[in-house]
Amino acid sequence: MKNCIPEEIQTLPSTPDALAKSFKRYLIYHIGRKTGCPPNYLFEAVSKTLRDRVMVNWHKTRAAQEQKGVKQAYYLSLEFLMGRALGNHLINLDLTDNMRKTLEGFCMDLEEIESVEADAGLGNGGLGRLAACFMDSCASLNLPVMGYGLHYEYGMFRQLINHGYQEEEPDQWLRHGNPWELRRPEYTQRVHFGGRTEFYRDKNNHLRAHWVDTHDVLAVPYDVPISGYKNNTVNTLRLWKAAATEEFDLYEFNAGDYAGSMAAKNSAENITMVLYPNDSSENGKELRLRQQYFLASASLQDILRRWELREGKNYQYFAEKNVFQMNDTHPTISVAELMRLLMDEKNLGWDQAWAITTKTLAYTNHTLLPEALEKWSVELFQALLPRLLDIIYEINAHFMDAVRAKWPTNIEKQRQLSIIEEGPHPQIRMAHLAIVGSFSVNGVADLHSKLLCQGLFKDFYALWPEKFNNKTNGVTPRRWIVHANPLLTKLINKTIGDEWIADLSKISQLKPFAAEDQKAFHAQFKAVKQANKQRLAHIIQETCGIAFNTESIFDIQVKRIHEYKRQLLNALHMIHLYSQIKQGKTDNWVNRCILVGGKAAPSYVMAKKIIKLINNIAYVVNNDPEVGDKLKIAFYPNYDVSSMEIIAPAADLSEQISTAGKEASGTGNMKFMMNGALTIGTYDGANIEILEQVGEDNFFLFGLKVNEIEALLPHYQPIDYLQQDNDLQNVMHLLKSNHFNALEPHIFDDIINSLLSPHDPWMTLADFRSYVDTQNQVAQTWLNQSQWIRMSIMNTASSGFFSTDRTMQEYNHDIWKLKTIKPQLGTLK
Ligand code: 26V
Repeated sequence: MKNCIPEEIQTLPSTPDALAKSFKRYLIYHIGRKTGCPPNYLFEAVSKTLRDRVMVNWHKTRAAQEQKGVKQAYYLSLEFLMGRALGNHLINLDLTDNMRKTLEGFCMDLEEIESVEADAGLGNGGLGRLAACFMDSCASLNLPVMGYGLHYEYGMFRQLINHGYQEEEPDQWLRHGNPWELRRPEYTQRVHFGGRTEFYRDKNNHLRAHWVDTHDVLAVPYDVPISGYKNNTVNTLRLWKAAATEEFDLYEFNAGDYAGSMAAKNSAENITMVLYPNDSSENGKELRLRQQYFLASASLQDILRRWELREGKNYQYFAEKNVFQMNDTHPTISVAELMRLLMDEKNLGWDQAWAITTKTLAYTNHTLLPEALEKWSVELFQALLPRLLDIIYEINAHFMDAVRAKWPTNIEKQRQLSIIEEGPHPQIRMAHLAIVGSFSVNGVADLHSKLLCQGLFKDFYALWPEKFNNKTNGVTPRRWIVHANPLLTKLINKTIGDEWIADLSKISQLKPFAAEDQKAFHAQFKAVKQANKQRLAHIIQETCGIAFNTESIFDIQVKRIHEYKRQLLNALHMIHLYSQIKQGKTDNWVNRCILVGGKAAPSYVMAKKIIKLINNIAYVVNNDPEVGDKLKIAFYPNYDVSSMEIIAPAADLSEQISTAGKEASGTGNMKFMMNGALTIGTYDGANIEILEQVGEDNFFLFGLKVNEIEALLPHYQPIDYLQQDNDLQNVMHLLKSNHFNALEPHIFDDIINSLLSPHDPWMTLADFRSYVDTQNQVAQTWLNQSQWIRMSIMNTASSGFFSTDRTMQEYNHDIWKLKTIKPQLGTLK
C-alpha cells in the first residue's frame, strides 16, 4: 500500500518522566486498565514501554545486517531456555535505574514487577540455557547471529512436589500473552509431510525429483528481540508456530466432514504444542521428528528467501555468506533438507548442493551418553519424509565410497560408520548424518571433545581430523552476575570499575583483593553472600516451610535429575551426616543446609524415585529435634532459570559430582563459581577447566578419573566398598531398614539394588569414601572463615574464562568467521 511514512526512526526519550508517560499510555489507552488491575497488566505496560526503546535498535540492527555481502550465522536449536526478559533488557539498555524511579513514582517495586513475568521455559536444561546465553553474547559482541527455534505453547512442565513425589503440570507460559514476541505472518513458510517422490527429466535431461501428494503445515514466525549489552545491537530469535493450511481445512470441509477438518487442523497445530521434557533417553516418537523437520525446513526456507531478496537467485556465494550451527543432532535433518531445497527447489546439481551444504553446516555435540544419541527408524522416515530419506540414502552411498577408500578391506568399518544402522528395523543415526554433512564438529569442554575423538567418534576423527574441535561452554555474566547478584555487581564495580561486564577476563583484577590483609573487602564480600543467603532462605521458608540458618554452609546441587549426575551420592552423604549426628559424633561440627533441585523426565522412573528419596530424607532429618540446625535439607520445587538467579548467588558450596566422563560440560558449575561458591567436584566436563583456572587450592576435587572408571568398570564390585567402609555400612543399613520410608516400606529397593549392582554404570559407591572425606575437608575449611572467603573471592576472580563472550569469540574465530556489524546511530536509511 502506498504511503509516505518517513524512513527516519527517532530514538525515544528514556528519562523517568518519559518512561512514566509511556507506561501510563500503555496501561490506560492500549491495555485499557488503570490502578488496581491485576499485576500482569502492569508488567505488560512496563514491558511494552521498554520494548518501544528496544524496537528502535532492532530496526537499525536489521538494516545494518541485511546489507548485501554481510555474512550471517544461524543458531538452529529445538530449545531456547530464555527465562525472563524484562530485567535483562533493562540492564542492556542501561535503563534499570530510570525504570525503578519511574515505578517508584507510581508506588511500584521493579523487582516485584519483574517477578510477574513467566519464564520462557522452552528448554530442558543445560543445552537450552546454553543457547540462550549464546544469543545474549552474540548480540553483546555485535555478531550478526539469528536464532531459530520453536514456539511451544507449553514449555518445560511445572514441577509440584506432593508427599515427596514429583507431579507434572502444564506450563501455560503464554496465558497472559507475551509482550516480547511479535507475530510475523507475512513470513509464513510451508512445510511438507508424507506423500511420495516423483522423478522426472528436466529440459536438460537431468533427473530431478518432485515431492508430491504431501500434507502441508504452515510455519508462522514469532520474533523475539535479543538486545546486546549497551551496544545498540538487537538480534532476532525467530520461533516457528505450526498452523493448519487453509486448503487442508477446506478440502475436508467441502467433503462435509467438519469435525474431521478440525481434527486435521489440530494435528497440524500439535507440532509446536509441547516441548519434549526428556533430555536423555531418545524415545523415537513421530511427533518429535515432525518438530525437528518443521524447524529445519521452515528456517532454511526462510534463510533462502532472504538470500534471494538480497542477492537474487545466485547461489555461487551462498556458502561464503551463511553458516548454520546445529545445537546437538536435533536439527540435523537440516543436512538433507538443505540438499532438497537446493536441488528440488533451486535446481542445483548434487555436487554444487553438497558443496554448499558441507561448507555451511556445523554440528555441536552435547552428550556422550549412548542412550541420548538420536536414531530414527527408516520406516518412520519413509512414511513421514520420503524425499528426505532418498537424499539420506544417496548421501550415505557417497560417504560409504569415502569409507571404502580409507579402509578398502574393512567391511566392518562400513557397517559401523554407515548413516544407516542395519538390522531387522533399520535406523538412521543422526550423529553420523551430522558429522558427514558438517565442516565442523565440536564438543563443549576440553575433556568432552577429547573423549569424542578418542571414543564415540573415533573413526570419523581418523577420517576427517580437521573437522573436530573444542569450544568450552560459558554463561553470560549479564544474567548470571549483573542481574542475579546486584549486590556483588555493586561491590565489584566499586572495587575495579565496570569493564568486566563486557569483558569478563577483567574480573581477574579482583585477585589482589583475596589477599589476607584486604579485611575491608573480605567483610563486604561476605556481607553480600550473607544477604543473598537470606534472600534464598526466605524463599525456602515460604515454599518448603524449612528454616535455613544463614550461618550454616549452603551446600547446593541443582540440575536435571539423572543417575549420571549422582544426586544419589549427595543423598548418601546426607544420610551419613544424619547418622553421625545420631551417633553423637559431632565434635567440630559444621552446620549445613543442603538444597537439591531439579526436574525428572516424567517417564524416568528411577529419577523420580531419587526425588522421593531426597524428600523423605529431608522429612526425617528436619523433624528430628536432635538434629536441629546441624543439618537441614530441602528439595526446591520447580527449579528453573529464575530460581537459579536466586540460588547461585546464595551458594557456599556447588555440587558437581557426576561420574567422570559423563557430564559433557556443565554450566551451572560456572554460574556458581562466578557468584563465589566453592566447588566440590569430580574430574569431569568443565569442572576440570574450573579447577585449572582457580587452582587446586581453591577447589575440592574428589573421585575416580575417567581412565580409572573405565579400568574398574568391568570388575566393579560395589560390595567390596561396602565391606571396607563402616560409614557406608551405616548409611546402607539405614536405607535398607526403611528408616526414611517407614510408612511406605521397600519403595527405595530399586535404588538400593542399583547402588549395589556390579552393573551400576555410575559407580556411586566407588566414589563414596573419597566424597565423604572431601566433604569433611569442606567442613574443616569452613571453620576457617577468612580462608573460606579468600577462596570464595578467588573463585569469582578466576571465572573470566567462563563467559559466553569468550565462547562466542572462539566459535566466530574458528567456525563462523563473521565480521562484527554495528548498527548505525542517527537516521536510518
Ligand atoms: C536429548 C533429547 C533426547 C530425547 C528427546 C529430547 C531430548 C532433549 C535434549 C537432549 C539433549 C541432551 C544433551 C544435553 O542436554 N547436554 C548438556 O548440554 C550442556 C550444554 O552443552 C552441557 O553443559 C551438559 O553437560 C550436557 O549434559
